[in-house]
Amino acid sequence: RTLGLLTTDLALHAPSQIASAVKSRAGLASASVIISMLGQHDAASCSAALQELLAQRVEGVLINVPLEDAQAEQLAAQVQPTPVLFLDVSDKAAVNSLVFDAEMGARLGVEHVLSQGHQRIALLGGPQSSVSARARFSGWLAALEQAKLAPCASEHGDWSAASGYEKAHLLLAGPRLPQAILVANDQMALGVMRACAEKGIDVPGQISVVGYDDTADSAWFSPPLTTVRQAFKDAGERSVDWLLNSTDRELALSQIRLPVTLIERLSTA
Ligand code: IPT
Repeated sequence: RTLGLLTTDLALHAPSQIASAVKSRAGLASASVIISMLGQHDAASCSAALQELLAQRVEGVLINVPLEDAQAEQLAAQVQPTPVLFLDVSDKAAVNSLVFDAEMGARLGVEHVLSQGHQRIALLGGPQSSVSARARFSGWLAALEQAKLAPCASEHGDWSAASGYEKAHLLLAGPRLPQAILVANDQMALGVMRACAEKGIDVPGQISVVGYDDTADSAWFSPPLTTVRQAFKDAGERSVDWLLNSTDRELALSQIRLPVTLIERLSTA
């Protein structure tokens, strides 16, 4: 049996951990996985990559590429009748999906820093082209608004540690330092902590930093990162099970929303 995985850049930690989980789980079921990695996320590139996967007669496809609703719906139509599951879409898209609850993750981060008494909170979002990055950012704003707060500053990076470093310098340039920075992923949080270290700003003494993902390395940052955990291994395993197990798929539309958890380490106080 053969499955296809269409994925965004595997140099990023989250998609590579999902791919790894998919591969292992499929292996246990004696299924192989053909991985196709996209450099660009435009409709034409996605559609062409998908066509190539289908030509290799995969019996199911996972798509871990950030997609707008209409784009996802179009691709789903293209793959029919092969089963397909999307991992990075909004729950408004009328496609089968398995996604982490971004609103919950954003709220957990905000509540955590508020509970530590912080009020001057800066936001470092992911790229605006990513539906999940937008959901995390709007979740932060909504949770802050509930506490009658607005961010003291905000920036958007591209998920990389380098962009986290660069944008942190902007967030730290004002006359008053933020008391906490919420970051949309752990790789950017790594860059933020590096920028703080260079400026002699103590984490968490002067600024608390919260990441998002809990990739395998995040417990080894210095200080170990407080972050919102997305259980990538579970997600990868459940996706493969969904594709391989036909009875799971008898429902017309399957939208699975996975909860996330806050992992409290030493980058917040
Ligand atoms: C999302 C990660 O949180 C982020 O760090 C980045 O790697 C991004 O993927 C790449 O697209 S997780 C995704 C399943 C929403």
